[in-house]
Amino acid sequence: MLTVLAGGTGSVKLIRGLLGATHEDLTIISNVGDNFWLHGLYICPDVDIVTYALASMLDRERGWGVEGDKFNTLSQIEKLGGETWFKLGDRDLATHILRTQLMKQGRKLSEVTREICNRLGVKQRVIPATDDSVETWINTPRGKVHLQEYWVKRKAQDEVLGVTYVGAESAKASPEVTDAIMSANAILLCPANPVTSIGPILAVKQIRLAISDTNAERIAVSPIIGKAPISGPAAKMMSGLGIEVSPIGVARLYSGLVDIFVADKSDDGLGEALRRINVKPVFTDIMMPTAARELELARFVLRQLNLIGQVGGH
Ligand code: FO1
Repeated sequence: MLTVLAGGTGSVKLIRGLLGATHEDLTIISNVGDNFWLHGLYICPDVDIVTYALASMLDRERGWGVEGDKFNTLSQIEKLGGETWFKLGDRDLATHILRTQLMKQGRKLSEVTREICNRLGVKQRVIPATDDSVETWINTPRGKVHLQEYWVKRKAQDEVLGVTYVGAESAKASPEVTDAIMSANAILLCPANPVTSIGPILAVKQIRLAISDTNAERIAVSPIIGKAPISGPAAKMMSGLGIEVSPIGVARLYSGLVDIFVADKSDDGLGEALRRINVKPVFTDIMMPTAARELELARFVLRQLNLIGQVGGH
């Protein structure tokens, strides 16, 4: 079993590659820090991005939402004077409506996610890191704002003074999460924003502890090439927190949680520095602009874990 820690857009590229590269039993532990309430609905962007990708219905170009979705409801919300900065498509809205309804009936996010995955024919397990509320809030000169407000509404224009995972202190891992970590053959930390995608997952103490204790081989793929993230606001967040914006900065954040660190071949001069952080460095082309590259990087990762061949990589 391969257990994957995932954020949103960047993560699903590698997850899609894994689907094509292996029959290995995949469990995805999904970030919940970007979950928020809007229009009275509970929105879970990273959980949905992964679910839609596994159901082959993700809009690949945008990296979020449902492919071919329409935005009629959003247009009407605009007409009625509601908030439209977060683009919820008509079919996407069905997910949020059903999830909110089930949660208001007392069901846990992990149960609701399982139900939605089943309905969409997803075979892999998608488990939100926690059923408790953990929200990523960004401290800016204008005050503290939720990640979605910082990223989508204000387009990451504000300086980052700090990041808080509100609720993480007391959050418990979802029931199957620790088991998925302890019983896995391997753990993969996707190439995702280490502060806002992987960070909130690792902020749940039971999860961090399980990853540090598991006998599984642990591998991470760098979300940074040279001094720049492959996509998204990771640089602004990392530098705002005083973290070096480089594969080294990411590897340090994952210190004690990762055995193998995959960085881009253009960063192959960092081998010695990465070894000093107690990770085995490996280098390859980590950009995934096409489905073929997603598959190739997935195969590379599986080879490092000795999982290809053994489970019939095809
Ligand atoms: N990202 C945007 O930049 N703009 C949007 O309007 C937007 C809508 C949206 C709707 C549903 C969903 O599941 C994700 C959506 N995202 C949107 C992506 C999301 O804000 C972030 O990329 C993730 O939260 C970060 O992983």
